[in-house]
Amino acid sequence: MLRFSTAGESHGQALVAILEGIPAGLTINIEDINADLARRQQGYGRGQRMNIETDKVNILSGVRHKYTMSSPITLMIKNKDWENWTTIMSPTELDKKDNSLNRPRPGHADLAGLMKYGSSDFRDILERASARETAARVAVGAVCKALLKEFGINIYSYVETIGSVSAKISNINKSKIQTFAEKSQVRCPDKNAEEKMIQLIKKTTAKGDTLGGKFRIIAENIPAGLGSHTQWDKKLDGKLAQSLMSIQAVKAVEVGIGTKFAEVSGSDAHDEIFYSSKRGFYRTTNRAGGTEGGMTNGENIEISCTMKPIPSLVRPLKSVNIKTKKAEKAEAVRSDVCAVPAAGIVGEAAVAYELANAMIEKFGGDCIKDMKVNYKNYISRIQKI
Ligand code: EPS
Repeated sequence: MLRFSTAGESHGQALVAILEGIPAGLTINIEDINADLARRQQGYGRGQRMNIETDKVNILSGVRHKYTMSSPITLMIKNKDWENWTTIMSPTELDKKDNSLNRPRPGHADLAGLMKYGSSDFRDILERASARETAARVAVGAVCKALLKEFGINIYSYVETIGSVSAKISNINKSKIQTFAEKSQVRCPDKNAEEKMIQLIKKTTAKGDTLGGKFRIIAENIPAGLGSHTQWDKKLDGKLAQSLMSIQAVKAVEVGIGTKFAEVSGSDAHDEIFYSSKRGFYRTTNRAGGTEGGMTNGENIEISCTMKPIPSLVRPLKSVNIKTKKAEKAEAVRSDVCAVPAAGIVGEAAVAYELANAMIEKFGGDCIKDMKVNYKNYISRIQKI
């Protein structure tokens, strides 16, 4: 079984992730991890922090001569901004000035965290609640992607909606979506919508406001039978939803046609089953988004996530000063205007982690060579059904 934890504050020295359970003998290219870290930093609408950071991973353990040894993998990403925060974030010295934050931002973890943890400065909360932590998750996801690649699994994402602008994806050739998204400044494969999204982000920046949106993640070449129907916590769609919902600011996760299932009758909801000796069992639609009964059915995994607008506003909302209890505007903290394109990369990482975990569970997890033999045997068995 895979598991990982992250540690690190947004303006602390570094972010760290420890990933356990990756089988031995997997080739790790550090450039691939760094490429995903760079992809997460991009996207029109990102804030000034991204001009400071150039996220690069340091592999501190678990990998030797570019291959995994099955021991825990420690991934560290240094915060370049740390040098500007050594006093406010010092683990050893007290801050002589009062830099505490008193006016919690509606929509952020500030107030709830302050009440729960008994702190008098909600920097104690925001430092860990910040989406900066997702850099560590992306590094973990990149290692998981390396494992999935060994089995021909490809994961990509694109932006469907930013604020009031939605892309028209049905007009785009499916095989081009990934390439178009990678080339787009907002990771949207629809050129027309891309332009409108950029304009909307510009206008929103000028107003001191922020934007949310929707991104979709696709995973291709997935074997049928990952996850299980036998117990609530073994259902793969449930695990994917938990991982995706835990991404900062994500408020909804939809598998396949998602909320549209509410509007259609059964005959328009399900993916009819066909068979040919060449393809085996197959579908001509994928409304289910690749899972039935908590198991993969051999079709692509397709999931959309909705992200709320970032709660750090240049023109802040009404709040209350926690010291004086007087009505005041919330703190205006440096942030992004729109991070939906970046969140898509984090979504890829979440899906990669859950799929890698499900693959290890199904095909054994100590050694990549054994895993491949098991995979091959399984595929040849189900092809004979
Ligand atoms: C982020 C780094 C942060 C924010 C953003 C994401 O940097 P800073 O707080 O120094 O500007 O830009 O964090 C938030 C959205 C948040 O709510 O804290 C990053 O690396 O992604």
